[in-house]
Amino acid sequence: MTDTTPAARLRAEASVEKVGSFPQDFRWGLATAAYQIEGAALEGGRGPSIWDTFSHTPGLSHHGDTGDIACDHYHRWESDLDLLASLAVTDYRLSVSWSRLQPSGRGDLNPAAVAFYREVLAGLAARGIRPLVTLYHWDLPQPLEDEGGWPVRETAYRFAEFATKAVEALGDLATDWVTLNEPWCSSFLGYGKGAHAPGRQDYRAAIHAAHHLNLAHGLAVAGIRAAQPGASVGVTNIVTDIVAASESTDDRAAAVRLDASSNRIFLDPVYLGEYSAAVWDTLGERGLADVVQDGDLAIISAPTDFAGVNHYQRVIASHDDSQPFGVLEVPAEPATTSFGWSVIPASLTAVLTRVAREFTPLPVYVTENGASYDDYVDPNGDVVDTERVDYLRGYLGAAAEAIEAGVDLRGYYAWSFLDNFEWAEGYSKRFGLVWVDYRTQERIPKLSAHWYRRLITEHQAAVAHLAA
Ligand code: IFM
Repeated sequence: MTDTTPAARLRAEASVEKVGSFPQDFRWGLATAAYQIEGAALEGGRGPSIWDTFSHTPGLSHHGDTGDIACDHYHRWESDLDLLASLAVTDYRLSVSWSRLQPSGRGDLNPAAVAFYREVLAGLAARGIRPLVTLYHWDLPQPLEDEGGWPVRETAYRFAEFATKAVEALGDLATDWVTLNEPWCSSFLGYGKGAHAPGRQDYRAAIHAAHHLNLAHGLAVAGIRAAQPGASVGVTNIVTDIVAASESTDDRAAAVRLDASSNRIFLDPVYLGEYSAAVWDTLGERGLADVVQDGDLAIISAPTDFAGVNHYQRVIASHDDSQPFGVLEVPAEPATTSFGWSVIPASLTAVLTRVAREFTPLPVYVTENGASYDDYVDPNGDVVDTERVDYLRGYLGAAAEAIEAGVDLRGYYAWSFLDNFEWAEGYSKRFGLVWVDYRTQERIPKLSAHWYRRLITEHQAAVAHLAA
């Protein structure tokens, strides 16, 4: 009997022809981050990070949620990797936890943590999945925050030491490294708005942190290359599509300031070797001039091998003196995710072509893109997330358009493999292609996971057909 449930119909509709053309060796990936999935916060010698402190502080995370257990991936990694392999992905982006590997933020690595990540990486190799390893996805060891955190220059040197040691310990099992994930969130959300750990509200400190994160990236590139001469290394930035609310001079200037303080402060120094006039005008007197030292920009712009782009939103900027940097930003209409973020696939094409045109000819990876929706398990036991299927179809189509326009896009990592701890939003936002029941730790691949698997296998079948 033909299965006519909505899930079956939509599975049947997934088709690579409807999405676009991708290079033969395109990397089809899923992404996660350590604190969001691992749990086992007090096991294996792990020390507290700023996210343990933040999430355990009453009132700071939704519902008081923490990453103490999360998806319990620390104990379930083998079955999770089996599940990952069943989805046919070729690549997996994971992060290693700094506070697990080096709990004090300096000195020797924790052998139990090294053993854990070695098992995970060997497990990926055994399943034929290539890892892309992020070295900093926001879990600064708390002892380093106690010494001042990212607003303090020394933290950049501590990170470079950690990154070098991590690559020395894991480099026989991985070759592709992302130094930092979204330094904008670590600096401006963490030290400016205070919405993320460590929860400080001081924009001058945020700007200091931003520069020190850039410096940390550059110093780490040198350390990684020394530890593993064949390494492929890059940094991942969140690149937001910013549009002025009107043609007025004030709103256009606000859009320039928002671009400077969210995109350019990270893209300029890494790819252009300077902070542009827009960045100096917006942030120079507000803190950047305090911390940039001679020689920093040469360190930060050390050559990399790829550009990582995370993309989530188009935002509309208007002039408003009551807001940081005089900019009010609101999500663009029309469609929104459960986070209230815009769903405008053309914004992905826009940021990818912009990065290629204005910043770098390097190969690009979309290291994150995805959406949270109010998913639920239906009476058949299925999670029919048609909105996420539409989202992925739209954004992958937009990625294909960027390729057609000449962007050297080599891969796409959907955020996220599993529903997980969404930082200050706790478990209230579900980004996974796989549903996680946090009570039982059951995993249910959502319709989007079936759709993505079908897209990948159709692509691979087409490549095999061409080769035959
Ligand atoms: O969950 C986060 C991830 O850790 C970093 N990029 C954005 C995602 C969704 O908010």
